[in-house]
Amino acid sequence: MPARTPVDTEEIGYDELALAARNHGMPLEALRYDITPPGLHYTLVHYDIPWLDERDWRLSVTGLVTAPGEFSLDDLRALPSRTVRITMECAGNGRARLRPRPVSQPWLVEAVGTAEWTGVPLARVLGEIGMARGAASVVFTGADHGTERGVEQDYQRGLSLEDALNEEVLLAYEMNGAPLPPQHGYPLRLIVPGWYGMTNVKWLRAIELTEAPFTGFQMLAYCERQDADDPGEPVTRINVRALMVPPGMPDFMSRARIVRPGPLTLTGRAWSGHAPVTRVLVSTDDCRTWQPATLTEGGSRWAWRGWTFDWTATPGRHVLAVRATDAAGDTQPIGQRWNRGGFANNAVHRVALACIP
Ligand SMILES: Nc1nc2c(c(=O)[nH]1)N[C@H]1C(S)=C(S)[C@@H](COP(=O)(O)O)O[C@H]1N2
Ligand SMILES: [Mo]
Repeated sequence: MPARTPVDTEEIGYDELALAARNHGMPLEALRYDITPPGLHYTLVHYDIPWLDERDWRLSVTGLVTAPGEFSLDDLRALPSRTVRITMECAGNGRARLRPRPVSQPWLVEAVGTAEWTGVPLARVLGEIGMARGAASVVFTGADHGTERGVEQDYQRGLSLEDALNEEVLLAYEMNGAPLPPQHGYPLRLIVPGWYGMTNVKWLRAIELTEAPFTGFQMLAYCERQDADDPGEPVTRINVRALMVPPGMPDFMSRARIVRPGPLTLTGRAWSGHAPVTRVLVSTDDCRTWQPATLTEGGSRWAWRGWTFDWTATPGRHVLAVRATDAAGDTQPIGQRWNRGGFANNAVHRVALACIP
């Protein structure tokens, strides 16, 4: 199920503009906040935000369970809750600069945000319902509906039962201490710490336990493929990445950066869904040489860590870059790793600037 790949000279079209105008990123200056303030967290919605009211909304749990059940939001709120701070990132982050560019939501690098999600652990709800023998997989269905490359569908994703039973996998009804905003999944969404955004099904209305792994559209779509016939590898956990708060001031139209000569502190964030971030390096000469940044704590295994780096800007043009490594030994590539969907691209973040007295 390949995304369309345009010829190299094809500019971004109105189809991509329509997506970009609906699905906003996090302005990079908001990397300054530990927890992304309301409205600044990125959002991605494949179809329409469904019109839901918690008074008549129910979550159904069916399939290989002892007895199928239904939960109201009050039923879920009555169960013990847990809060997890996580950094979420869209698997398509960084897609827009790939060559050739996969035609889809044209993210530059800003499809990320950190929030505290509160809800009931999925394991607890499945414990209430009781799992039947043979259950090995879980299918999550959202209340949103649309077509994608000619296939009409509810938004659905699957997880292995093993991954789903992790105690930090939540059915979340609060974001940063308030009910979920409509665009982030009101009244209930799935939260799977460390996994790319598509796993975190919003507007959750049904959970089904099955024996066989789910192979629906969104499972096939989110695979890294080199060509249309390549079955590809499924996209799962978030690759290590660091971003920089763009220093100085921007030019309105080009967003090019301008700084004054003299000392300044570069800052940003780094995260990985595979293993904790262990090192962040900064380059002030366009990736020729690298020096270590100072890391700060992130407040949760699943949330980004801060980094700082002192630099003295000298007149002229500079390209700054930042590159993170995690405890699994993964490091960001300097160049782009291309695949048809433009997924899981974690090339180093470069920021070009002019230093003008
Ligand atoms: N039901 C449903 N869940 C969904 C989506 C969707 O379109 N429908 N988009 C997914 C994708 S691709 C991402 S990146 C995240 C975005 O979550 P956010 O908008 O809260 O940041 O939600 C995921 N969950
Ligand atoms: Mo996404």
